[in-house]
Amino acid sequence: MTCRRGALIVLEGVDKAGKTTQCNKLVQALQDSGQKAEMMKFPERTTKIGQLINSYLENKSNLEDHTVHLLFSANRWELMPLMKEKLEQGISLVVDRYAFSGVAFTSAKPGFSLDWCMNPDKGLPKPDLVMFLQLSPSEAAQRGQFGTERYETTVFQKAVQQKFELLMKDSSVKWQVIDAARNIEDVHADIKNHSVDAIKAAENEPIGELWK
Ligand code: NYM
Repeated sequence: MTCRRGALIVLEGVDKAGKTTQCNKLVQALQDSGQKAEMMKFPERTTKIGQLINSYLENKSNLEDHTVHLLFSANRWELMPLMKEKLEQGISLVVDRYAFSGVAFTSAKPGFSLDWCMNPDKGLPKPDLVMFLQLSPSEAAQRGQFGTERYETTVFQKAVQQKFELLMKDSSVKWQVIDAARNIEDVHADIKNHSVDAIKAAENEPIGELWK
């Protein structure tokens, strides 16, 4: 019998929605229940491309907007072989941000169409489930100050939220909106249930290609 593949599960959302906390909790819960699961995050700042992105986000360097968009995409493509290898080994991947953040953040800048932004990520491994942690800008503001990285302003985050809403209209991707305003454990229980279902559904399906 061939090995059942793992599922590609992505968490998206605006800043402060709790993505990283929930990714960590999900991986732990899946492992505790005997499933093979690992976390990944984008941008992955440790590679050469990731270091360029990190320096840009920390405002230590300036990059032209199209250029940085393509670097974010290249950062996903450089990890694609590793992602596929793990999925084929039966490991489910819980990913903190993916191509949807790429498109939402760049298309929130003036002069960028959704279509142009989606192109470089077409053909990446398609997530079996994308959970969007929904939190209104006012609720996000109650969770404390933004950091000092690029993009961390309420005005920009509102524009990003609108772009995510456009992306969620695409029915070729399996979206699930999660109410992130609840307490951590309730949000976690919801996320875990959806993930267990997605892992079962993906087992015997081939890995899809995003936006193709
Ligand atoms: N970001 C993230 C992009 O602009 N494009 C992308 O493709 C991805 C994956 O980088 N503000 C932005 C969103 C965030 C920042 O933050 C990464 P964090 O805290 O590492 O998730």
